[in-house]
This record gives sequence, C-alpha cells and structure tokens, in this order.
Amino acid sequence: MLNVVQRMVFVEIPPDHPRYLSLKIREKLVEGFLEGYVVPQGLIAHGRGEAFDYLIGEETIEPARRAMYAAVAALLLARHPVISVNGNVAALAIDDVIELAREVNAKIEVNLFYRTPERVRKIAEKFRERGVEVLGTDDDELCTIPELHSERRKVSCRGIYIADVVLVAIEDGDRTEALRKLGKLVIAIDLNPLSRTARAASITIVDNVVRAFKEMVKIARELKQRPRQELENILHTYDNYRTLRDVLLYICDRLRRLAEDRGLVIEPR
Ligand code: PTJ
Repeated sequence: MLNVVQRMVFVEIPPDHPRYLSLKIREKLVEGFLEGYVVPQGLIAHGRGEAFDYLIGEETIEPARRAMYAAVAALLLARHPVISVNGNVAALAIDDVIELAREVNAKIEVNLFYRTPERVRKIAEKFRERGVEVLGTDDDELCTIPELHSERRKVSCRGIYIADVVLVAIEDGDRTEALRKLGKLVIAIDLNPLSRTARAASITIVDNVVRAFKEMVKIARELKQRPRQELENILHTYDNYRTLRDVLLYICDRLRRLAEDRGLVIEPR
C-alpha cells in the first residue's frame, strides 16, 4: 500500500478549472482510498459513473426527478426503511445520507461487496464522528440473505433483513435482484441506466449520488407536508420501465442535438 501511495501524484486544482467540481469529487474518492475504506475497484466504478454522467449532461434530469419523488414517497410510507452505504457512497455523500435518513426516519446500514472488518469499522467511524450509529457492523447481529453468495449476504437482523424498503447506490447487480426476490421494494441510485441494478430495482434514480441525495432531502421536506393518500398515489402510479426508457431517450436526443447543433465544438472562452 505504501508503494501505491508513494507513487500517487497530487496537485492543487485551480477553482477556475472547467472540470473543477468533477475533479474535486474524484479527490474525495482518492482520499477515501488512502484512508482505506474505498476499494480500488470503487475508483474504477466511479470512472464508469463519470462516463454516464457526461451522457446525461451532469445534471438531474426529469426522469430522475420523477423517480426521486416515488422513492421518497416509498421511504416515507415504509415501516422499516434502510439506506445501505458502501465505500464510495460514504466518500461522496455521507452528510446528505445522514440528512435524508433523518428526514424519512430510515436506518443506515453499512453493506460492502468487498467486506473486511477494517473497512466496516472505518466507515462506521465516519458516521460516529458525525454522531450517527450505523447498522451492519461486526458488533451488530448479522443475518444471512440466502440468495446471495457475496459478502453482501451479511446484513443486519435489525436492518436490511427486516426492511420493507431498501435504498442502494453505486451497487453491483446481484443484491438488488436478491432483495427483490425477498419481496422488498428496492430503490437504486445508479448512473448507468443499463446496469443490472438499474434494471432490477423497483425505482431507479439515474443520477450522481452527489446530486441525488441532496435533491432527495429537499423532496422529503416537501413530501412530508403532504397527506399519506397523495404519497400512496405518487408511488402506485410510478412506472420504472417508463423512467428507464425516458432516460435512454433523453440521452439519444441530447447526443443528436449535440451532433447537429455544432454543440460538439468548444469555442474559446
Ligand atoms: O465498497 P464496496 O466494497 O461495497 O464496493 C463498491 C463497488 C462500487 C466497488 C461495487 O459496488 C461495485 O463493483 O460496483 P459496480 O458493479 O462497479 O457498479 C457500480 C455502478 O454505480 C455502475 O453502474 C456505475 O455506473 C455506477 N456509479 C458509479 N459512480 C456513481 C454511480 N452511480 C451514481 N453516482 C455515482 N457517483
């Protein structure tokens, strides 16, 4: 590990750099990696996410917002809502995860694909520093999801195991399918509309976690004021096929517009 760290190059990113925000987000993940709670595979996953973020224009698009309303309604209506956190999510959105969990009264659970006691402890510590206790640690009572063979099968008996609604983000495909088979409503935040997670989830939010959690906090504050009947209506009229279709059509239209309107050329500033 020391060799890897010694070989890494760090430079100060000037705030006027056109890709400043995106580069700062990368640095958060690299910091998490150096602290030992983000896995190298998480850095690769982020690269894939960045590519899809480019395609949607690095903003929250309408189908994603529609999915967020359904997701927040589901979380508010749930009996046992749980937000699942991995290394990347902890590095990129920890404060907004905490805020959303507060607004919708959800538990937060650490659940890792590359689970090691050390990584679990480090992520739990990040939350503890902010005054929040999380489920899924090695001190917690862990139950097993029989349909899963990866380390993700170990879940908290008080959390994901009994949850009716689970929010996952930056996730590999298997678990969403397994959780759905157990009858849970799964909300996924995933920038790739074609991933197995995106296609297997009950509600798919195709957006960057950096924007999505923040936006969902605002939506939760808005929806909490509405009658239960209205939340049920938002949830029951929601169609995830339509969302995924609209995301793909949005990307197609956007690329066509860029190609046809000379939007591919960057003029000097
Ligand atoms: O911390 P661990 O051990 O649980 O491991 C986490 C990783 C990310 C390594 C693990 O879940 C994994 O391998 O995920 P995948 O299979 O690479 O899938 C990640 C998905 O998240 C891909 O579809 C990416 O496009 C998407 N993604 C990446 N970054 C973001 C994202 N979606 C939303 N916001 C992002 N910032």
